[in-house]
Amino acid sequence: MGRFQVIALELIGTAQALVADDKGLLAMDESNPTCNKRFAALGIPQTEEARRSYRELIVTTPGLGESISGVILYDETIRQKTKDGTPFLKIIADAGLIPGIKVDEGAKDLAGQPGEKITEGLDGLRERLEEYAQMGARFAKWRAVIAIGHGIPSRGCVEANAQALARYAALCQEAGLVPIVEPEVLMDGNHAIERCFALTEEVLRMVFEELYGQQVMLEGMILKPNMVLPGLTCPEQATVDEVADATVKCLLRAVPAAVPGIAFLSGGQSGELASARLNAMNVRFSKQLPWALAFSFARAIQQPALEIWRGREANVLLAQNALGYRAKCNRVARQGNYPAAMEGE
Ligand code: 5MM
Repeated sequence: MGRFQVIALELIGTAQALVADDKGLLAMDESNPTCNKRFAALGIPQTEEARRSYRELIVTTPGLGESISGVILYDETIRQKTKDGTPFLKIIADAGLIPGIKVDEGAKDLAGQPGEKITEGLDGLRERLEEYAQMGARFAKWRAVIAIGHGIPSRGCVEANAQALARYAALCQEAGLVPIVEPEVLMDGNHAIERCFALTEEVLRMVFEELYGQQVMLEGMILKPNMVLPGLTCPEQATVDEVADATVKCLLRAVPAAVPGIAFLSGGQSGELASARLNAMNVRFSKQLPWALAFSFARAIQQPALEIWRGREANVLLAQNALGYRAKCNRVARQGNYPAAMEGE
């Protein structure tokens, strides 16, 4: 078997493992500015040591591997160690978790298009991917951000972000890393759910056109999209079942069957709502879908734990319980048993 065939088989195996056994991903790849923002809101010091302690709390959560297949790390985190000097990567491997790494360099203002963003990070990406692969990462993540507003997004914004996602994904596969392709249509705004549906479909169609153009192997990637939701300030909010129906209908139109898994971002939804919506999709549609419907949540898994921890050593165990609980809720949601299976816990 040639080198490229071996890499292809490894990519397919990793992509399938990331969505196997009803598990999902835990995104703990907040960049330092984002992590500091979350800490500041709770009065936690915004230091490298506080970020390290918090990430140690996460990766040492007992039983995390029962619900989580892989963790998405950030450049600072992948190099860190526990207080007793054990590399996080070893803790992660011992817990049976697959390590991944966020490789985009953030969403920056798009030239000449107020309110729109383009994700940067392609320069030097080949070399960075090689380093991460050597460290043990098996997948990567890149997030594109699309805002809905008056006159936006422009076609240019969607095209530029879709093309960057595809170029990133091709480089990942060349390096033997499974690309998590994350085009996020934001929840902010007062738009109706129909607008989010139409735009999410347009964005996904464009992303898959670009992925095809860059010869990305769909069997060796994971899509990380938003759910189809009304804007946060839309007067007409949708029921859990309406969100499930709209999201699955949209994905069926735009996501090829060759993709092994779709792992949603939570985007600012509460943990309960994100689990309930994921549950409804799996209850109503899982038997008819070509791909697994999984999760890749950050806030919807981490937020209760962060609020309990607040930077205090004495709160670590309780915070880990909260983190493990929300992770389990989402595994149960993949099985279509949420919240019934969680009662009494
Ligand atoms: C949308 O954000 C991703 C998923 O998190 P949520 O489930 O909370 O929506 C998340 O992985 C995000 O990409 C990282 O936190 C990195 O964010 P920044 O803004 O720091 O690049």
